[in-house]
Amino acid sequence: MPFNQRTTLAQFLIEERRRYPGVSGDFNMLILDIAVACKAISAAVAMGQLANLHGHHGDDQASINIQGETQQKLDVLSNELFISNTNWGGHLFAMASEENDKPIAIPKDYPQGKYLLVFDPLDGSSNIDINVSVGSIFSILRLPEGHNGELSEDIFLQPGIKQVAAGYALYGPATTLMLTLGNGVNGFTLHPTIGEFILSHPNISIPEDTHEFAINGSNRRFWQAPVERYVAECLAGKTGPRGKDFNTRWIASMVAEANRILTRGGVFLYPQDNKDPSKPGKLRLMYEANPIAMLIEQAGGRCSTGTMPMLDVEPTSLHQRVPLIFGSKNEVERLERYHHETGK
Ligand code: P6P
Repeated sequence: MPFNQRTTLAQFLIEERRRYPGVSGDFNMLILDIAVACKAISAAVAMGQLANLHGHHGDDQASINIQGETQQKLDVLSNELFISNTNWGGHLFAMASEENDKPIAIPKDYPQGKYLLVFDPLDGSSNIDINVSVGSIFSILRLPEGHNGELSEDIFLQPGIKQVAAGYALYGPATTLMLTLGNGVNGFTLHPTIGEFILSHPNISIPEDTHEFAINGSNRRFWQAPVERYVAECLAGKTGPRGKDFNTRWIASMVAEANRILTRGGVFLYPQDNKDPSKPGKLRLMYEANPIAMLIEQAGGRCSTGTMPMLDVEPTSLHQRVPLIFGSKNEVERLERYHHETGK
């Protein structure tokens, strides 16, 4: 389709806003600022080692983030790009990032707004040096009513159902942006020369059934009964109770897995296991599980901890981890049944 008949992200947002007369347009500007951050990260990721951006931050003295993980150079740069492209617009009261222990204040010389931005600037960064897709994930919340003006972690601790928008950018063969404003899910592809996100995947809907599941099989000896049962039945294929063969995928980049599932269905599992009983899971609630949950559920899929809907989880800390299961509705509901049957 010729470019002049394509819908840009800005046009899409303005046409969406016309559905709600009287709104300020503040929200649209925030989304566009986030899109600029993602374009800048896309350019940095694409340069890779040509810009000496592979490897650990701090080269000889690798730096460790709040998660206890070694920071890659692109983790740090992506975090800086997210902050610097969104802190000036006057739309945010504050931000929180996977890479920062504490919430991030808006600099005093910029106005504050009524939204909170929570993000993982670069998820799957262990894939950077091997040139496998990575992504940025973001979630937008409102500043709670009656807020006292102080910056604290508490203002972020809202269940996922309170999100007003969520999305991710995937830096793959193409750079794509998946976005929900609470009225369905739409996908945009970055035009490499014009530099605009163009609507390419309108009104995404996840098939309710699938034959593909994604889990890190090397953790099998640590799995709890419901997950072991589900995977064993999938592996039994036609010869087992499912009566059909399954395929597996594991990219070790959750955004890439989510994109496959939004595009053609599937199920992703990073469950609680017995490897480290003190850890409820690997993925983080506020800036990984919740934004993905909003996207998946808005596209007709389901996202769960295994025992409850992800969007209902009441957060207790900014960087808390959760068990994460999401994808085709019927498969996730089956996994939830298995969890309830075993009382896990
Ligand atoms: P494992 C990336 O580090 C991440 O947080 C997700 O993007 C990904 O799905 C998962 O961890 C991979 O974990 O244990 O297979 O390396």
